[in-house]
Amino acid sequence: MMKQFLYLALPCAILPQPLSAQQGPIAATSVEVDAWVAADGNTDARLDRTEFEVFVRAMAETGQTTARQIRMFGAFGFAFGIADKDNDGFVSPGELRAADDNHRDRN
Ligand SMILES: [Ca+2]
Ligand SMILES: [Ca+2]
Repeated sequence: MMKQFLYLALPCAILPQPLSAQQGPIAATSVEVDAWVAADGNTDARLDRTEFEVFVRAMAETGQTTARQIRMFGAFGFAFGIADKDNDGFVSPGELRAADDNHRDRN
């Protein structure tokens, strides 16, 4: 049940604001951009499993509900698997946005 909850909630956790095509690939709240930049330690514009955990922990520190729950349950690997749609071991900004779009399409 928790896994189903995370699957539905995660895209909104990472991208709670609607994205505009004019705002660039990782357009989001400034908090999220800061968290992404801080987490992307090697500045390759994508997050590996370790960087993703840093990102989720940073979002949890801002009080973001689902990020806090991921942290509480230690569900970083599961959340990463959802976000990494093509299973290449990295989460790109586009993958986060695609997950968010899919979430909206289903509802
Ligand atoms: Ca990176
Ligand atoms: Ca990927």
